[in-house]
Amino acid sequence: MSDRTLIIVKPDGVQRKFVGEIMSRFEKKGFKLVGAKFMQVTEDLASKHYAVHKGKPFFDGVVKYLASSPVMVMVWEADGIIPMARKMMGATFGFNAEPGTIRGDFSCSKGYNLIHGSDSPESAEYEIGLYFSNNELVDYSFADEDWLYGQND
Ligand code: IDP
Ligand code: MG
Repeated sequence: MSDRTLIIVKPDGVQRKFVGEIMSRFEKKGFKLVGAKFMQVTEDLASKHYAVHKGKPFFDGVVKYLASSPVMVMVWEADGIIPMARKMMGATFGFNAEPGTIRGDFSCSKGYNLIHGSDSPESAEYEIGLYFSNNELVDYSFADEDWLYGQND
């Protein structure tokens, strides 16, 4: 199985109608959608999600942010997807994210940055487990996988 990452269109992304735009960018890139859930995150789940940031000054704020309004939670799959998706998201703060990235194109805020993406295989495994059970993730093939994933070398 190839690599998987947890992507969330955060509350500002849903409120600002970027669910389709963000899914479309990943879909056009060739990533495979293997799970999706539109949901309201509780503060309890949000603090588990951001547990790694516990004790930092922005922890309470980011927990409230993620639980403030519904989100679109997705698992996408491709070899090497974790760093690829992070590049497509752009730097953490919209105001210094590169143009061409999701945050760089659509956000100029600091904390409100539209999207979450796992930053390592370990965090992906942890985060996917917070939102999905195994039977909610679908294994399937695309008919054009050779064109999408072939290396030609
Ligand atoms: P990432 O989302 O690019 O991985 P992290 O450093 O993991 O960035 O931070 C998690 C989230 O916490 C960010 O996406 C952002 O929403 C929020 N955040 C991080 N640092 C700050 C800050 O200094 N002020 C306000 N919010 C922050
Ligand atoms: Mg992070």
